[in-house]
Amino acid sequence: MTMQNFKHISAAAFFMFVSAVWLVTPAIAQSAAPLSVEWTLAKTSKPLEREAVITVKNAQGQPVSDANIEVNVDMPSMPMMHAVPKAIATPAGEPGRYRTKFTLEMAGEWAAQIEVTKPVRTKVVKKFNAD
Ligand SMILES: [Cu+2]
Repeated sequence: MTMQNFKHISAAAFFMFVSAVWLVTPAIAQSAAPLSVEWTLAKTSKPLEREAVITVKNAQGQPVSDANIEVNVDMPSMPMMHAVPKAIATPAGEPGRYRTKFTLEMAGEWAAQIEVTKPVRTKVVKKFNAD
């Protein structure tokens, strides 16, 4: 191999490496994009019990089926006063849809911290009023 050939090959290899980085980087950025997390809250037959239906979508708007979701509720106006057990959401039949229940300790303004730990760590806070 001549020196001239070696330079050409090195330049080609370097160019391919740079191209690969350019191609791969946006894919990584995309998979780490935050999820969209929405919920609807409904009363059950038990007083202060609520059922949450949580919908998780990726940045492309597609349902996320393999999410792990925890819901923690608290009263922002009463720090340290309540200790509602953490609620784990489980798949609710449709792709990207999850369900869980929790029981509040009193009526008033509550805030739910919905934490998705898989596939992309995402945390959203939803305020709601309980009567
Ligand atoms: Cu309270």
